[in-house]
Amino acid sequence: MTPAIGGLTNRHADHSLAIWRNGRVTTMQVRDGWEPREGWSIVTQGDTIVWLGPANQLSAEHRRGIEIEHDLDGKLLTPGLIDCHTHLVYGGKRDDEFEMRLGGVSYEEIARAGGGIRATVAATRSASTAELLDSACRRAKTLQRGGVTTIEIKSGYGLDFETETRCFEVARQVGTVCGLSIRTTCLSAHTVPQEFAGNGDAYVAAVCQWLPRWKSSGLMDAVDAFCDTVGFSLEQTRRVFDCATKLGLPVKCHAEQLSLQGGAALAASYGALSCDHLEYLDDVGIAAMRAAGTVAVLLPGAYYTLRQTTPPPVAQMRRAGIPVAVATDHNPGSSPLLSLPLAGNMACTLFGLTPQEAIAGMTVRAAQALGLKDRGVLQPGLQAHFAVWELDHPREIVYWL
Ligand code: DI6
Ligand code: FE
Repeated sequence: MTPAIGGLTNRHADHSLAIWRNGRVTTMQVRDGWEPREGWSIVTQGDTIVWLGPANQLSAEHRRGIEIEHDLDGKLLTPGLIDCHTHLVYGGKRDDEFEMRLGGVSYEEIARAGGGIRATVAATRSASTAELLDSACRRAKTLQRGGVTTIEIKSGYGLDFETETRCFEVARQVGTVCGLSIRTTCLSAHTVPQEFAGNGDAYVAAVCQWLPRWKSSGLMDAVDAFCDTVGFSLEQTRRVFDCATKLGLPVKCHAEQLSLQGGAALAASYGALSCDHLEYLDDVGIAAMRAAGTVAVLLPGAYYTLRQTTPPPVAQMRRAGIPVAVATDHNPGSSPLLSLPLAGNMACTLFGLTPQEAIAGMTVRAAQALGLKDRGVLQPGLQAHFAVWELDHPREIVYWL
């Protein structure tokens, strides 16, 4: 059984017309429902969808111009999946901590003892750029085999200007090498590095000096902060968001993951694209996110790995009409997960999403969490990013383990 053929980003470099025939298509547009449409075709030009619909409605003009043909042979075609929260670029791994946690040591205890994020920072700083690129590409290709065509990659394991810059550059290169679309987010406010130990404020001031340089070199698309007791205070997070906002960059926030800090309400007050994790989100945070149109990104891989027991308040989010996305949070500590469909499965089983909500969370809602209006559903004028599946129904994307 090979459920996924994988994510396909149409990259016919020129502007020739290509047709994808004989598919069973789920567009993820609300008006189309999600039952696959039998015998549909999609016409693309370069990297853009120009037409989709039942094959017999294809216009003579389009039919004449087609130069490249792909036979989908009845396979299911959906929008390419979007992993809207990953930490894909880093050195080393932390299987030793996995074993320690199973022996009863907590994630926070490991972090306070200098392990955790700081262990990965040390491994990342000492890795060569070629090593970082090679390991990140191997991980990206694994995600791609699970239908992913767009990946958000956060910095946050360099924590000095030079290494964070290298990580951004590697993240961009992953896109070129693997044929993926990459969005980068600055998470320099991930933890306070060793050289600033005990002086988080000075570190935040340094980060605020780095941001304009990455902004002007076009290396980052958004700014994130880890607002938690093992990360940054509300006040420090606010300073990072002030800098980002002055530069015209959208913000995101790792909020209410391990405890309630008020990061979600703070981020929403900056019009955040997304707040992520949210296990301890309260009504104040929900109201603020609703008012700002902020997406809730659920990360069940971290919840599962850390064996948390308080799930995010999905029913309240649903009632408030907050858009919900699902991502892997791939990272070597709290979520060594390389399958977005499995994250979707966990979001259903552990958090109570419906399969349709989970798949919307990995397509249209994930695009929203990245501020991207050109993907996430199949529609003329949008990006030709597809996932092709040997499955009968899209719900199987989150059914197969
Ligand atoms: N929350 C997480 O779950 C990851 N980062 C964060 O802010 C964990 C990162 C790590 O443990 O390396
Ligand atoms: Fe994360």
